Amino acid sequence: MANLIDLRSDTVTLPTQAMRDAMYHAELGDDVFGEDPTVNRLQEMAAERMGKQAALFVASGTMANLVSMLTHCGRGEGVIMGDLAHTFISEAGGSAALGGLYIRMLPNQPDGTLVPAQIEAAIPSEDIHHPYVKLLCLENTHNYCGGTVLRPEYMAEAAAVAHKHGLALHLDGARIFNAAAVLGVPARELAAQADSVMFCLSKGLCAPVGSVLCGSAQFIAKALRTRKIVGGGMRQAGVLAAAGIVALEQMVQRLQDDHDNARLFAEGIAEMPSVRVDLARVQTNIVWFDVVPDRANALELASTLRKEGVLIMASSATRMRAVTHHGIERKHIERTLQAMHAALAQH
Ligand code: TLP
Repeated sequence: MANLIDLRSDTVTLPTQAMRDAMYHAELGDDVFGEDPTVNRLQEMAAERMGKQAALFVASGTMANLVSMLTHCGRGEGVIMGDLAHTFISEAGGSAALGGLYIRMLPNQPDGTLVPAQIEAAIPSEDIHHPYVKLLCLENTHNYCGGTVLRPEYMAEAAAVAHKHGLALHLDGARIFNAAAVLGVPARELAAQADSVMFCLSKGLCAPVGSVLCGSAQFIAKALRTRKIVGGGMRQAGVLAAAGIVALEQMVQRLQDDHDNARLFAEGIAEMPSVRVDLARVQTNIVWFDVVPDRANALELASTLRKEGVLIMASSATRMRAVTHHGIERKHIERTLQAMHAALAQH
């Protein structure tokens, strides 16, 4: 449908014309031999943006997190993460299936953080009964907590606890550039304390495929082998990396527009009696909200809206998510709000 307003995710963004042109003209080689100049260039750019020594281009955000965990930890070793972490909930249990990793889950706070004292208490003492725990994972922005932003001071505090006990810190920075835009700091400041950080090119940055894992030269050399194990060694991957380069060069600076549109949407739905939304948690391009059960049903609302050409995700009978991105403008938000008003009036 040509006039579709698709707010299900920022993953639905399509490559821009500049990306398509760059992909067409990309200089290529065999990346498993380390000989694709376009992949190499993207990796250098990514490492520089994250303030790390090296970087590795991978197929997806899920692969970036998996390769990182499998590189930091051996079988039976442990990872501390939040109960609402994307890695915990939505990455098909890969850390257990492929790595035999033990997950020590802690409650995510509404702002996406883990309480430092709880992190410390979850790190086992040296005892024959206890698993070895090697890694702490954080997520910025935090998807299931509402696209919330972790601040550099929090990152430093959490990293200090991890490092004090010999754990590494991995950051799922799928949307780290959104966090950086809100805080007005370079992304590398948010990644400074992390031993590894990944970010996605294929969400708000509009590239068709790919994520990048960054860390020390030693870590990335090891991760290269892990990527091969999970079947992620790609050949002329420069056709994809070319779009990633354009994403970093051209798409980062426009993310605040998505945040403004998300805020406009959230403020609009906050006025609707059938909807509950926590405006304090609408900080970036993600708006999670609830419909009041005796007034409306989220699944029915999603299907009514679909008939009007508006796609919003319903994750249960009460919970919904709308995500703004390139191609969604103020006028689309206004049309979405009108469609929601009309749909809720019918219920
Ligand atoms: N998130 C997707 C879906 O999987 C839910 C979305 O629409 O938000 N980390 C974070 C924080 C993510 O939000 C996602 C994807 C990933 C990792 C995984 O990235 P991909 O989809 O590239 O494997």
